[in-house]
Amino acid sequence: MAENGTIENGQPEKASPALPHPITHLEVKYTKIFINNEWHPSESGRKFATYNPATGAKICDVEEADKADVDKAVEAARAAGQRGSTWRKMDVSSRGQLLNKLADLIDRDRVLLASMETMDTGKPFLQSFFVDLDGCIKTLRYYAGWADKIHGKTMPVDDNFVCFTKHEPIGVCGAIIPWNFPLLMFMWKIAPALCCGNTVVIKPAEQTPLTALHTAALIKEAGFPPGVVNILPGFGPTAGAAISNHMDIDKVAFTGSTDVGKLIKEAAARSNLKRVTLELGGKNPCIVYGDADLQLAVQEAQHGAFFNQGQCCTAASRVFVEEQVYEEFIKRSVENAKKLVAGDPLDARTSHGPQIDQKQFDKIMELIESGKREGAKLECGGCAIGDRGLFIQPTIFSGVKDHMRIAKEEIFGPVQCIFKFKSQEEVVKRANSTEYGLAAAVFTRSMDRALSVSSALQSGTVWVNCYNALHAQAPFGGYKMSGNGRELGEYALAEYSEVKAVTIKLTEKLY
Ligand code: NAD
Ligand code: NW8
Repeated sequence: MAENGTIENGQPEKASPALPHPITHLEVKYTKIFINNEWHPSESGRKFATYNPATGAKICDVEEADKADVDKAVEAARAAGQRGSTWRKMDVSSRGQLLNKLADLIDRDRVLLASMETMDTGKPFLQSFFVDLDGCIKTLRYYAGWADKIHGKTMPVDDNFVCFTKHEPIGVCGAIIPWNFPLLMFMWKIAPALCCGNTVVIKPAEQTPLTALHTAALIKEAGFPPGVVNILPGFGPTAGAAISNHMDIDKVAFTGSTDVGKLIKEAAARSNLKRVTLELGGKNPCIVYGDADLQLAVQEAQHGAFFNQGQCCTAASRVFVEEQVYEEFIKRSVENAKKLVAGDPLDARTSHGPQIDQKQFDKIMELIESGKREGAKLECGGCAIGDRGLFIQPTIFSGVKDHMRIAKEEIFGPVQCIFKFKSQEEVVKRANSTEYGLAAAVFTRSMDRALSVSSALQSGTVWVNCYNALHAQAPFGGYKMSGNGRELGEYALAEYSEVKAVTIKLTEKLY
């Protein structure tokens, strides 16, 4: 995060005149369903409200998509991606140019989009601006570069044959995304899909539909042909289920809870066996050895636990600390946690915002209570803040035991659980004893130890001496029940293409 020289825990590192200012009185222009580059009211006539979680105030109403709207969008996406369509006839380099153009427009509207993201999610503005929007632009530009490099291969068979592969688009790609990184998750889905030549039907989370709809206007302005991207704000069991059950959607990509991930895969199997990629939760271990740079470990583990109010699938929710530095680690973590500033997410001094909604707030508070009841030691926090909005104090539990609920369940809130460990074998075994396997981190000065532990950990990502170090170039995804498939990097291209093998028999005998 310090890469831009801007923020660490959401705080300016030093006073900088270059800090952007949010738009505080934002007028929301786009609230309808986006199909065929046009704005549609819902077929049912229904709308739903979206709220600012920092104040509880309603922001606006948005058209509520349901099955009938999804059917319309799929028809548009199917037509847009047909052979002979503008999108399919387009020079593949132009697809890359369109993605770059979209990145330019997002950069142009960066302050507006970051302000809107903050209003709809409650995340501090500087985080929206420097982390989320930065990730969005990088993801788009990275896949823009791939658009004309989706190469097939030629396979040596024998002299009587020529055998080669083509990487073709899958077709209509459905996407269902969560509320924790609304715009970033939107880009993680559309960028690889579009660079491979697919068309998209995407449903933002019901809590956070606004930035996707503003981006719809930018997609149109960039010059994407109608029907290539269709955006359906709506609820999971209605619009979401219509996507996962659809007979004419070829693939679905989902990010969200494990329970809904299972429903998506089941719906895909029962309908048309559409391809499925899932990015689900985590109970990510962060292992701190006695030989680590302790200040670095404290800072990164803390950022891992509290970044985005703990609402990250990558949240560092199980911190294992070696016994000789255990007490010191806790002391410094508590000091640091007390420095986080909760407040108005639009204020540059704020580093800690509210949770997304009442349901999440209640779930987190209930888990915090279970931690107290089950005998973990509450080092700081543990309560709600104020009586307005959905703020929860950054909370640290020490002495957490593996059997406690807070040690096993995904909390998705600002709760850091600290465990003590003694030996190398013990900690790796405990770190791996979870159904999840999304991310893990190791803090040590020993390269040998870092490499052996990263080999032993069962997770899609291992960070060494850093946390949440995501890059558009690096694949991201889960082992075990954290998901199927990979997003980002070259690996994600495989999730958005079908491979066709063409085998040609040669009849001319030249020998
Ligand atoms: P969720 O899984 O219900 O929501 C994610 C998306 O799935 C939303 O767009 C939602 O509308 C959609 N959805 C819900 N039910 C659906 C259905 N039956 N068919 C199709 N789509 C459906 O998550 P949530 O209820 O917002 O949060 C619950 C928990 O999920 C959190 O506490 C957290 O543990 C986890 N979560 C994980 C992530 C992540 O990044 N992996 C993000 C959000 C939530
Ligand atoms: C895509 C994403 C990023 C990026 C940078 C810094 C902190 C946290 C996250 C993050 C391209 C380039 C950079 C983060 C984002 C999403 C999740 C968890 C952490 N992403 N970042 Cl789910």
